[in-house]
Amino acid sequence: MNDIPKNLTDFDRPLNVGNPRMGWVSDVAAEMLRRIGIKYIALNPGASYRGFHDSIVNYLGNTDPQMLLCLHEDHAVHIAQGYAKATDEPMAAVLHSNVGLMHGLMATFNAWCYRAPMLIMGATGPVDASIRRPWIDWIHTMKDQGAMLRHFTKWDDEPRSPQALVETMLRANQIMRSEPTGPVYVCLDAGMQETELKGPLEIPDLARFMPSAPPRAAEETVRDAAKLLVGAKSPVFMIGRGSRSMKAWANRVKLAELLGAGVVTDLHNAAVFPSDHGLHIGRPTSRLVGAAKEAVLHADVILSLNWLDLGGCFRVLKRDGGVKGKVIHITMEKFLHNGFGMELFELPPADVGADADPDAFVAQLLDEVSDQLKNKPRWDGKRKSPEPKPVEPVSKRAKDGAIQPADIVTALAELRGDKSFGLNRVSSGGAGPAYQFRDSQDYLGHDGGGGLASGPGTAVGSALAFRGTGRVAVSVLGDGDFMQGNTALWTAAHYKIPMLCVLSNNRSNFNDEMHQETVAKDRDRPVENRWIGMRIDDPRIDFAELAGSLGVASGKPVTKMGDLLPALKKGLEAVEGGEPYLVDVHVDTGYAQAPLMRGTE
Ligand SMILES: Cc1ncc(C[n+]2csc(CCOP(=O)(O)OP(=O)(O)O)c2C)c(N)n1
Ligand SMILES: [Mg+2]
Repeated sequence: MNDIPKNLTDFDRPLNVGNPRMGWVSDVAAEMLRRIGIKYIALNPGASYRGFHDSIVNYLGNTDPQMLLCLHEDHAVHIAQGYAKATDEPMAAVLHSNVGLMHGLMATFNAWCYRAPMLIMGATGPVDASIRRPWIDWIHTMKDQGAMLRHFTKWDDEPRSPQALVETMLRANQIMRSEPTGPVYVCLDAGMQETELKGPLEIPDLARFMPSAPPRAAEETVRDAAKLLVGAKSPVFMIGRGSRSMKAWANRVKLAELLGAGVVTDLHNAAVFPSDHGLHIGRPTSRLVGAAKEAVLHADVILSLNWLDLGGCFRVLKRDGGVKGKVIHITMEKFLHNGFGMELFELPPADVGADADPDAFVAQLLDEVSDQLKNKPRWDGKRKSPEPKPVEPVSKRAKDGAIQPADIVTALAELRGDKSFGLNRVSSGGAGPAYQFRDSQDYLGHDGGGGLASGPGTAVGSALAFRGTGRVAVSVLGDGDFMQGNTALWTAAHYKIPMLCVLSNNRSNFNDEMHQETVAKDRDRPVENRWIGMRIDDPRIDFAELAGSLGVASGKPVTKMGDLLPALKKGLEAVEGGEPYLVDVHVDTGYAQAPLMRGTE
């Protein structure tokens, strides 16, 4: 695993490398991409950006950034999202004029909801009508391409001159990397791209255009929050979206230990706290249940660090008596809210609130709380929630038993041992009872916007980030999600990006079967029809053939418990040898949590 190089410089090398002269306007865009530190650019080609494409290949020599060819624009953006999920770093994706942009739109929405930093480059046919080719340049020109994704990006621009392009790229870099991070879009006029550079061009020092440090809270707010927490008997931290920084991870642990606070985390977001720590309550799940729910209900002070949909979560808890504690809510989300989508979620109440970066706030609180407690940790080392029941290892289960979705992650936990895994996401079976999040890249959260097709693309993107690091990239994907994005595997095969894709294959869009069941029950109609228009079973898809045709090896479907570990082990060996690999696991239709009813209180 360690011999696999981190970069992709062996792939798709241009002959007679480069032309060092910056001679066309698209060269300026390419030059700026390199200067702002973009390492990879995922794309599906299109003539609207043929000038820019040439600049990456023949001006930059296809290095820094290196191209990743994708078979669908949806994958290009999802690969960038996967890369950001693993690293917090932006890569770029290119979307061909209007049609490519439309294909990449849902992935952009996922990235937006996930708050993934990324630079989406795009193009439009010549804005100068006099140079448009008949037909094609007309259908592929739009006056305002940015309008299509303006509600799902932090910012977009379509510069009109090479000098303006320099500024656009500097601003794009600053905006996408500033907290709260998110996608930005830069559209390049095809006519301008192919114009020869004339006259002087000034590229200023990047160091003078950097994103600012993550915003901190006012001192009084930190003092007020610390006072509440120090005075609390049963404080609970609800930790939502946080960075991949291990310093921030250690700070969260230290603060919880200082205060003896219980901690709950969720599966929508990446790992932010060790799941096997004595202060972590219950398992990370998509919704508060069991001991985690009880802890939040009985907390006298709640510290929400960017918890996703805190308001909605509190509303659901009303049916159990409601949250009684004081609430400290730290998030910068409101800087991204607009009037278009409702991904702003229910407005949560807060007794102390700050528009601050949650990780910066934890660092501030640490100093203040240490002072107030004279640096004496309150935690007595006892577990906050009951000792979890021992998990029966997959290796000890009945060999011909059926496999539940959660068993896949349990088997992965058994295989992992001391190795590092980077679990891009889990399927509807959740994270199971045994897989522990031991560092910030152990688990990377979900898709953000609930848009299917994201699994394969984000799997490739996170695996790209882990390539050559010794961490094994793993994704557990639903068969419905996989089928919408499966050709992303070709990119992993072409660039030899090692990753283990495990299908949690219930031969159905099962999530929606559950919804049909709910509606049928509600209306006193036959539940047994819930499968109609849902099952993906006749014909049954041959995933090994499918993956094989895309250059990714696989084995026979795994249908019995006794075959699960050996199949995953084989996959792991292939991945450690530098290859992508798919394991098709036929699972029962168990779900970690049933969907909530509408209007739930
Ligand atoms: C683009 C898109 N289309 C449809 C849906 C609605 N939807 C949500 S989950 C789901 C089923 C997904 O099936 P699969 O990935 O196999 O997961 P399962 O529920 O079977 O475990 C569907 C169709 C969606 N979220 N996104
Ligand atoms: Mg399914």
